[in-house]
Amino acid sequence: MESPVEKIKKGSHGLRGMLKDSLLDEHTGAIRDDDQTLIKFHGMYMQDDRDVRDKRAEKKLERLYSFMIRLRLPGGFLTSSQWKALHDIAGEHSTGIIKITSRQTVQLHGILKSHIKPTLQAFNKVKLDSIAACGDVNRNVTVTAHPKASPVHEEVFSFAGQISEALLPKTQAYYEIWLDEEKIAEHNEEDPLYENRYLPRKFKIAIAIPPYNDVDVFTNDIGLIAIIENGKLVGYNISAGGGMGTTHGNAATYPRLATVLGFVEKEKALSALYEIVTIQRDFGNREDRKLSRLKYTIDRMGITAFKEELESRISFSLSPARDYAFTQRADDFGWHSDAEGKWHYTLFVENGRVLDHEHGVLFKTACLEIAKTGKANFRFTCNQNLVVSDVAVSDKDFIDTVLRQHNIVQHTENASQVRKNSMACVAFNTCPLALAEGQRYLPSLISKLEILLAKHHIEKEGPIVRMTGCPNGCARPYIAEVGFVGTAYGRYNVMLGGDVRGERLNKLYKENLDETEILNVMDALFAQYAKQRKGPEESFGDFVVRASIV
Ligand code: SRM
Ligand code: SF4
Repeated sequence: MESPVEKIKKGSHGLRGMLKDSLLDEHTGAIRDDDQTLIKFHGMYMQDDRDVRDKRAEKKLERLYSFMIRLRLPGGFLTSSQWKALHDIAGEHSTGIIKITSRQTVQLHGILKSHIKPTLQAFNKVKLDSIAACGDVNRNVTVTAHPKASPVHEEVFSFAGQISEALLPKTQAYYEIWLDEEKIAEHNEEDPLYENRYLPRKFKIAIAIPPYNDVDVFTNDIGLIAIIENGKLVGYNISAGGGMGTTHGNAATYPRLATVLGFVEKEKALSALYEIVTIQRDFGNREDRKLSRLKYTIDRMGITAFKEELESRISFSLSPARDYAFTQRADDFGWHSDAEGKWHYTLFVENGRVLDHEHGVLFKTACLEIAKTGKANFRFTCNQNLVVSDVAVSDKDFIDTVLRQHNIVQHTENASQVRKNSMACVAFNTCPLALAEGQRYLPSLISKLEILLAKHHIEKEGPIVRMTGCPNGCARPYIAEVGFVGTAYGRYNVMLGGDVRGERLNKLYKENLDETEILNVMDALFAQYAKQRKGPEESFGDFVVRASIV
């Protein structure tokens, strides 16, 4: 039997549902149950403040409902005027914190129901939208963030925009509901890709430009790896079937790295990935949402049958995959110049939270000051960091001075390797699925891990540490060198053995540990690594695999 979500999608009249009525209902801060599913396709989630849930229940008060809005931002790029608008909108309608996500875009939290329309209308004025940022459709397309990556960056970045446009749902509901545009007859919205059923589940695409795998390309439903020959982009190796989400206690669920299917010339890449989406539409599991991602479809069909189905739909054969090599996933912090002589400063934003800190690191003030001058653009990375980008050489000193005056350069330079390489998901207080803390806790755990690394004189080798508040994997913990996956409040599974290139899943090492237990096992592991590693070039993730610790 089809899952209830399938019925909601089909009966939604192009994702409209009863959203207009839900918005007008002043008796509640919530929206109707079915509309909570549909609003995701418009880039929003209904949430409540979990910190005050019990207290409000005691007082018989409704939960403190609000909405999170996620922007659609292929390649994670904002102009200075868009940044200024984002700053103002965040202050006026949300908690004020601009949250950079692990998929290279931003979220605003705490938006009350009555503020949704003004928020989206303000974004629309600067040509930003949240269409399909969530829901059972293609989500934000990510791209290697280093603009200096190679001269092909611009071409790849613009391809991400084309993919995003080509895979947008055709319904005009967003414009009608949120921007008050006139209703369009539904028959004019026919959608050959999504039909009226959309996809069985969320769908994600990333493009990596080797040697950088900052996008963690193999964790996506579709991955494109740019193949550059003689300085020119010739096409992409295409991979399919990546995904991180699992469910505790459900052995049928698992994280999976995508399988490389072959090489496709750049002119044919869009049709190849479009047809992968149609295969998932037609063959994906619509009964059990836990087993409906493309990774399960592929494993059920078998990779050979899946590839044959794809080749019959695109009417050409993929060529054998071409050579490439990834060397790193971490961001390159600090100043770097690109092929055109423009400068880019990557600043470290712990867990993607852009705000003015009490201890004097003033991200928001500095970014606003820069945005007001129009002397830089802004790019987000899939490691939740921010690049102040496209700075002319004549403006570099000015931007550097602003970043220093607000303690950002100092903050970026002084943060330890392990902290800069770390990432946590949102989790409490807004995520309804969180079992344990994520971004609110990881910084303090990192401080304790820093002490252990220093004790064993390996602080320069800080491993990639990622934490999530539940097994859904939003910070991609299953490919971290050290992954902490929440099991209950204050407890985590410890996963070990990912590599620094994002090409190997880690494995479960210990289950359900509290902080004291975590620090004890990490102390012992760091001691062993310091003594037995082959040299500084052997990463912690490689060591635990070689030493058969996992
Ligand atoms: Fe995620 C659900 C936050 C990247 C796998 N994710 C959620 C929700 C919306 C909870 C919910 O369903 O109500 C979280 C909202 C928390 C909040 O309060 O903001 C949430 N996910 C995030 C973000 C904000 C984490 C972050 O701190 O950066 C990331 C937003 C990305 C974006 O801009 O689009 C985020 N989520 C990811 C990733 C990483 C990625 O895509 O590279 C994954 C793992 C990759 C994958 O999809 O397999 C991921 N999120 C999930 C899942 C598990 C999906 C599955 O296949 O089982 C869920 C739960 C679900 O879909 O049922 C989920
Ligand atoms: Fe929420 Fe779990 Fe995702 Fe963290 S990993 S944001 S707890 S769904």
